[in-house]
Amino acid sequence: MKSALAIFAAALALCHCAPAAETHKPNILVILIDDLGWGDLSCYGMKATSTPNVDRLAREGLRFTDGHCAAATCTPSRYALMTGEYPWRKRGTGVLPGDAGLVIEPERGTLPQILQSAGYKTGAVGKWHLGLGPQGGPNWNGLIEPGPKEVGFDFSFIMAATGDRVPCVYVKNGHVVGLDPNDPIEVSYAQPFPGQPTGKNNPELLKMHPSHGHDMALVNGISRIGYMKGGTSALWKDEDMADTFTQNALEFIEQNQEQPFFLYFATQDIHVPRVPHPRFAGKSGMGPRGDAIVQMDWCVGQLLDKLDQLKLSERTLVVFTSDNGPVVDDGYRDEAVEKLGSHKPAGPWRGGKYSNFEAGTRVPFLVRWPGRIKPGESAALVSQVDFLASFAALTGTTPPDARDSQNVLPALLGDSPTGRKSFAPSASVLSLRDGDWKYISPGKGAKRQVATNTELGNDPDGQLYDLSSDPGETDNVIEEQNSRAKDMAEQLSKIRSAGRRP
Ligand code: NG6
Ligand code: CA
Repeated sequence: MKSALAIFAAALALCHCAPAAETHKPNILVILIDDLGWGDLSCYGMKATSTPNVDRLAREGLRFTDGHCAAATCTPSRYALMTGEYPWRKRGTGVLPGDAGLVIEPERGTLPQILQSAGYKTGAVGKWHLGLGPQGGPNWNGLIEPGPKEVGFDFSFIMAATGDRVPCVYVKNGHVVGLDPNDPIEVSYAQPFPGQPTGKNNPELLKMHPSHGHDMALVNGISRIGYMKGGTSALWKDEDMADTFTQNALEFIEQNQEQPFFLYFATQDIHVPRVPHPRFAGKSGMGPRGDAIVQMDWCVGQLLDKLDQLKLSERTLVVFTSDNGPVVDDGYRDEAVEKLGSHKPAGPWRGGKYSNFEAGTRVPFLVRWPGRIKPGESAALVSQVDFLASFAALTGTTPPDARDSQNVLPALLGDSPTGRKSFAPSASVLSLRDGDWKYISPGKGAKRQVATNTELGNDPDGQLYDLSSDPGETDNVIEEQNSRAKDMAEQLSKIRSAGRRP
């Protein structure tokens, strides 16, 4: 016993052991939820149902209160996360149809490529929505490229766009999973295929009805956006999707446990159509939207349990966040409105998905790294656009230059209480956060999106809010504070021209 102790002490002295977390490049697990609001988690104040697994991340890590995605919808938000560039700099980064070509230019450098160069094995599992194939879309019946591989992912198991867009199939490493070559897939966003059922013509076949849009191809009793034909053996079953993605993520972690890995796990929850597995149906009391939150929380728990089992938790930096703010009715009659009760998906913030107001991009944002990050709360302003520069700093790699991404690693690790000074998110117009001030550029669009009942935050004269005294953006002080508003508008145009693309 004595000699064993002596050997241990000698070994310690020899290696000058820093904690394991310091000596290894940590694995990086980014969990990106779809359409989850700031207020949709019990660790951010939700009372209606609970999210114990995500709450564990909050308890063991840092809970950010001013963490943001870069845009108020999916494609532009994910574009920023992957490239470190504001999406408004590049045309064609709006919400993409399911047959769009890849919007990322891989030759310009991406987050997964940086991590590959640092020796990481990289994987993308879940929702993609960044386009696939050349301009005009891919050949679904052959090798689908360029895609995740060209963007820097060694492994991918994805859906092309969203749960509510065709094609309703999984794509694994560039091939549609389970495709029968005798039943090829055809996709069109222009016109229906004669003889194929649609939500519009065959409402009797629907198990969930649209509230707006979503009346085209009918797959698994749910009508979608866009038309498709064929690929019958490859069609997904929405109820199994969370299990399928989770299983692929767990396998990726197992297979890469010996080396540093970067896993981008992007759930389809809680986006529409919300069709959780029967074991989660009815669990939240809030209808399918709440049940999808419960299912999403289960997925997170599976990943955290796997890290524990493989003894990887202390060697893994986990980030949990959402791609845009919340929406209640996003196009299906799924009782989300009726069963919402007093729950506030956006928490104290105004607006939601699609909106220029804070709730468009201020989302849940948790970072856990046991042994390195001291649990607590941070009010630092940080954004997913910063992952590129911050993870480059973390792994000792050089990010591609001329990007909007800032190294906010000290904030992400809790070493500093401050992150960015300013931030320029986008929805229908550009906004600028400068400290607690929020300037929203003039916008001619509607003030409210009727179908989703979202306050879009458009005002033809522009808006200025002091979030320190008016977090709910109710008191537009643009007239009283005219010179500040002008300064901020100017600052925004400088940011625009500084990062202008060649
Ligand atoms: C909208 C869809 C909405 C959702 C959104 C994209 C209609 C009427 N609405 O156009 O349901 O799919 O696009 O969501 O079609 S996102 O999270 O991927 O950005
Ligand atoms: Ca989304």
